[in-house]
Amino acid sequence: MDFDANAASPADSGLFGLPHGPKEAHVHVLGVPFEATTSYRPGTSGAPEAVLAASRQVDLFDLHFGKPYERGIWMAPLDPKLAAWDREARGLAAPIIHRGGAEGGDQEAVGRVDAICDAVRREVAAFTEQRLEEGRLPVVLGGDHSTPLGAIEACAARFPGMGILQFDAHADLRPAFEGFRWSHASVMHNALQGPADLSCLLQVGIRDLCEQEHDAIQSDPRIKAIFGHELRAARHGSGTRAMARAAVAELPQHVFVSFDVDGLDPGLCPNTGTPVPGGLGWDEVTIWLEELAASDRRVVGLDLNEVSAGANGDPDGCSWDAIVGARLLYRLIGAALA
Ligand SMILES: [Mn+2]
Repeated sequence: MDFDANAASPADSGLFGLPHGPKEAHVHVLGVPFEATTSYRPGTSGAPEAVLAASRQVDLFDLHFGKPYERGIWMAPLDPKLAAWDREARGLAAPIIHRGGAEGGDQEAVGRVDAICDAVRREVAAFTEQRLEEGRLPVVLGGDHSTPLGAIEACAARFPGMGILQFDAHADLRPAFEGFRWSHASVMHNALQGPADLSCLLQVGIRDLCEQEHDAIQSDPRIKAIFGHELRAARHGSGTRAMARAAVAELPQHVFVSFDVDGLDPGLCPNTGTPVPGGLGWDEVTIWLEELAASDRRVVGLDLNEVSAGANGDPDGCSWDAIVGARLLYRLIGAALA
């Protein structure tokens, strides 16, 4: 292939400036520009495009994971159907969310939003199933945190007893939120209560949750949460690596990594929808991914969600959020392939 990994990327090149087509790429990325139930600050539906633009600036040699690009990474063209579903569902959901949640007269709108979210779930599941069938690594680039549910279910069907490694500020364990069953705030509840055969949910960086979610963490033996204050304690005792190694050792053989960018320090994702102070630093995330890669766990699928396309006025979508998102996506793929 006539491709120089040391050179700058052409403006119209693929994800990370790579030339791969779907046949030769081991990693297949599905952009899901969808945020029907965003409850606070919108903007993540533009993330697939913004991350694609920012990804062309990522250097392909990774000090921690070597040359992930050599396996081939390809992003599917954005499906206009998903964007149309996003527009319709957001138009219906936004006024309800603005009022603070669904009321009696909202049944029809809520039903339609739920139906669209379910269609997205099935679309993402079909994409994932096909890639797993072909022996590839499926990656979902959201969109809000509801977007990977279909991928989680498809991976768990293929790898029964799979675990989820979730990086997030929020537990996402609410049984529906603001009236919407498939809310971003319910994705892990839906994953655990749905058809997926999951043995474990390891949550890292949790620092904003309701009492009901806290009760769920205490009562479901499959859930293990590492809270923000525990991360901080480990950091100050130089114990991050030890904590990560011990926590990763509890995961089953097959792991799906679900990365909500708000798990990071908000300095790394200032425009994400629901930012929370505290969180993981860049070097800290790298240690977690190194420990995951060094273990004999196999990452069977992954997602990156809630990246913002940026504040108003960011030129050509290359916001700081998208720049961090592109680098994080590459490092996640590197860890999965290592
Ligand atoms: Mn989340």
